[in-house]
Amino acid sequence: MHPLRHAIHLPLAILTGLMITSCGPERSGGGGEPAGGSSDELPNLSVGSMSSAPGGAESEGAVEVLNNGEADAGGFDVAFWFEESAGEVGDPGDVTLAIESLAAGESVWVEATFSGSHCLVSAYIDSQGDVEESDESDNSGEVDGCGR
Ligand SMILES: [Ca+2]
Repeated sequence: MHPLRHAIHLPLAILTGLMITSCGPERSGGGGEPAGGSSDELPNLSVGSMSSAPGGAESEGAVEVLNNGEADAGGFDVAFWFEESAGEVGDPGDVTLAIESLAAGESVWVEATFSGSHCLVSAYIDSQGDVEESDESDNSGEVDGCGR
């Protein structure tokens, strides 16, 4: 009496299978990839907005992390520096926070707190270079919460 139920179950099963497959290493090349140039299908983490909230005893900094690339990003670190510009890949920063993942087209705010009164906050996304991106040059930024 409900032929639609059977019709719905099958596409769901196919989708689930594809999602599981896409999480694995992409070495086999055994199909299952959507049509399109796979070499361009990388995530791109980048800095959206930033904010700085200087305080007396401690200060806060925040960065909006965007994934405007073509693929989901796995785990990566976001490093913060207070009162200095962002360092290089591999620098731990004053505060480092780990992000589990960020899907393509998604964004997330990451907030850090550091002792002392600081106006300038800088951030480096994927500070350990864990994610292969289509653009590695747009991962850092800074903001001066005192408007200097
Ligand atoms: Ca990037």
